[in-house]
Amino acid sequence: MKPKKVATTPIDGQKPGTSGLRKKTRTFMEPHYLENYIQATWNGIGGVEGKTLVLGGDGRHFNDRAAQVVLRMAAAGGAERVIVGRNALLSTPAASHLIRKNKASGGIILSASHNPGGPDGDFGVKYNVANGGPAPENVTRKIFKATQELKKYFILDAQDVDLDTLGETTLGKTVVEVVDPTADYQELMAELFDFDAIKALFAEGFRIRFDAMHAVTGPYAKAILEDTLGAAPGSVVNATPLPDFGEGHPDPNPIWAKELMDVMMGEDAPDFGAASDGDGDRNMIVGRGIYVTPSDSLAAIAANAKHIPSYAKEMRGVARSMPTSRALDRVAEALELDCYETPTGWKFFGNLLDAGAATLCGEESAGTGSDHVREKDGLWAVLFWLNVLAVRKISVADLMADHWKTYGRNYYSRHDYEAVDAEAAQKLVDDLRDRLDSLPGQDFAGLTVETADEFAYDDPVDGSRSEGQGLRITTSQGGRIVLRLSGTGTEGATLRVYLERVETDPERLHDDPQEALASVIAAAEAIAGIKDRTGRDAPDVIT
Ligand code: VG1
Ligand code: CO
Repeated sequence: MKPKKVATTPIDGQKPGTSGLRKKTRTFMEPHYLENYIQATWNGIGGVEGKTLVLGGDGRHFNDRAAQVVLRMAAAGGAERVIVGRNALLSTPAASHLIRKNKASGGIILSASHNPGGPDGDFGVKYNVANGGPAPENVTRKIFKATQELKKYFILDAQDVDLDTLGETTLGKTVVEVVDPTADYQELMAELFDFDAIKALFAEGFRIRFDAMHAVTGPYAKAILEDTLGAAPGSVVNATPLPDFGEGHPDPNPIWAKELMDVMMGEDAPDFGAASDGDGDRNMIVGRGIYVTPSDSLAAIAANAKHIPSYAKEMRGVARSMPTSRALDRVAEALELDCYETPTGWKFFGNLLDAGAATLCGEESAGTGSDHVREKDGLWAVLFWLNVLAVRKISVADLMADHWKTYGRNYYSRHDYEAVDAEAAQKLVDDLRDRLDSLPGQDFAGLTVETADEFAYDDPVDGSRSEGQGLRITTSQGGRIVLRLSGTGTEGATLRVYLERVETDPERLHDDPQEALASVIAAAEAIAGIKDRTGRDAPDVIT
């Protein structure tokens, strides 16, 4: 079988964002669109000849077709082996693990993560490098450059590979190995956590509801929580991955996982609720009657790592993305751990994890993880919580109350303005950037600005610098406002406004976050004129 050479021309806008290339599914299905990007990826990484790659996706519409294209193009490029999850399914953390475990050169993950799927939804392609993590900026830059210079791509003229059956086949000279998507991942989780303790917890009648949101984590959660750890059958709901996620929005937050929220706030709520996103790297943690913000979850995980032997042994530093609340910093200070602040996106944690500088990391957007893989990991976070609850024999609400009493509470909320006119959003950010220097000392809605800058990151490991990573403003009374534009949307611009205020008064630790943040919210509006400039009365999504 000889690879076919296809003439093509560069396609505009194939620029990887926060997490790979994300576009409308229909865009990806246009002639040459996917092929161009895959060829540009191969070109950007110096070809795939003789390499081992991992391939899988979150099962959304076009996942199966795209996987066959990637296989034919990997074969055309002379890849030695492609390890594929059965039916082209792999959660993002499981793909990261497979890359590491098999010492693969990298992998392709087909996913638009928390974005809705289906023919009218979104699709995405992400390239991960040999450490199992998302390609860093020096690689994504090369891929983008290759998209702009592309004149041809190579693809094998062949039938579909049977991805239904486990085992090895060949495509041209390339070995295609179909693996069970959950087996290796489950083994890794069993090494990290005390499965016996969690089993005992469920045996005592502890009840969990895990909402897989019809996305990729269903089979993983069923295998681990129900079949292995003994959670009651039916604990995992919406467990079958569907190409359109059951017309849902697989983003685990109180808005999109409302069904779970309603159950957890209701009378007969189980002890623990959790959800995960499209590709299984995000998590949402809910206790009976209490939603745990991702920033708090990260801080609680760091504070309780001592209860989990595999982490107690070797806690190095911790890291959070810049917009993530500083609750983690307070824990790090108390435990005398280094605490790193990185730009948004998991790719920035890779170097810290590789260098052994950080053990745990997380983002306010429901991403938490550790050095066990190089991606955030939804089910890992759930198991971490379960392990801690099993050891401490405490409810989620009591654990958080205890946490806030010890460390203070960083009230936190993110306000998203979605599908805003791209020019208006850019102008809002540009104008505010120009005014940053003049802000310190000025009063807005009763708060005085203390510092204002644009975040830039100097990677302490390789010295690379990433600029333009969000505007941040701190105020009196422990307030902080961060503004940035999303890099994962596919329509117009999404403006994210991150709001935070520290509270240490023991009498004020259990207030409603929106009320506790009212002064910071008002200050953000007074500083940036968000309503006026976006033409919106209120955010589309508040988390
Ligand atoms: C968002 C989140 C960011 C996360 C990224 C990918 O990016 O804010 O924290 O790493 O999505 O997550 P942005 O640029 O839209 O703010 V996933 O689970 O969608 O791969
Ligand atoms: Co995701």
